Amino acid sequence: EDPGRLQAFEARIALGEKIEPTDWMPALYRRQLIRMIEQHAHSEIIGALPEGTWITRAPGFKRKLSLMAKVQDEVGHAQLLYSAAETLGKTREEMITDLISGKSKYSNIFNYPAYTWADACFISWLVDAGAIVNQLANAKGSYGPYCRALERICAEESFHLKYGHHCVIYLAAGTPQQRAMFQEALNRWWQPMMHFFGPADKLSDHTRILMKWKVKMATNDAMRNQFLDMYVPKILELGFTIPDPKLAKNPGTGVWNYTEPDWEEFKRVIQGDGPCNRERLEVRRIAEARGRWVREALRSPRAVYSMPLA
Ligand code: FAQ
Repeated sequence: EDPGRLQAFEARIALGEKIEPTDWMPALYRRQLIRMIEQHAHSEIIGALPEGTWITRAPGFKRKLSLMAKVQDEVGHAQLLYSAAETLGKTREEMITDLISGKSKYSNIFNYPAYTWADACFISWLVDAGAIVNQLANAKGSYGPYCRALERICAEESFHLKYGHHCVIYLAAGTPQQRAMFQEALNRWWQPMMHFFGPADKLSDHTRILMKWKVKMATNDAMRNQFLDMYVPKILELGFTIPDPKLAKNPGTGVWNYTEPDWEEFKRVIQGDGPCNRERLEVRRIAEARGRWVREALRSPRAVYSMPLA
């Protein structure tokens, strides 16, 4: 790559300028952004599934309405992110093909089952909280289309967060059975939540280059720490316990100590062998197959006219 162009590109990034789709960029910057934005888009679309199954069972009309709006937002976020990734040259069809063939990754956390209503509440509150920590930081990054998508996403996620918090407060103030239900969900989701921010910095493959080019604005450990800082007090305030006896903040450094989550489990889950990976991808495959005629009809309007009326 031309060293002069690379230098000019890095100088723009250092000045805080946004890189736009038609600007020159190193091939690695393009590849890294496609990888990250595509995985993010897939996470939104797959993330709609565990909560989506709770729409019909959400307790009461208002909860159903709010959850339906939230799930719809998540799918909309995927659309925004696929569009941002497309500006870098990979088509939406290629991305969907890579998702359903198992080639592309998506967030570990959506490969766990949402057995109870409290699981759906955990996702709406704490998974969204984790997503916001990450997205607020990266919205200040260097690639224009991704940052603009993230800004819009964060605005919508802040509604999800309030909705999720409200759901959990309601359970916390409820019967012993309701409290136990959330505690049990928290116990099961805590480790996947710790995994959510990615491997420990010393094991992270991409952080160094992504931070250099301001795609990632904080390391995985820094994001995990910020999440713990903001949400551990809120969880404890509601009278729940966190299933990690080592969890404590070092008041001197502001750094949280915790039991290292099982990184072997993390690897298994992101490589396709988690409790729900097969089910999640199968749902997407079915949706892809069912919608194929619509996409074909859109591409070829004449095909619609020649279709026999049902
Ligand atoms: N899950 O070198 P690093 C949401 C992979 S949106 C799966 O540290 P990087 C909204 C990583 O891809 C949630 N895989 O990677 C919602 C790489 O594999 P590769 C998604 C993971 O990119 C809420 C390898 O491990 N958010 O929740 C994970 O520097 C509620 C090495 O890792 C985003 O995608 C993981 N957790 O940092 C929806 C935000 N972590 O590609 C519905 C954008 C790592 O070499 C309901 N992404 N890996 O094969 C990012 O900020 C970054 O990509 C990280 C990972 C921080 C996720």
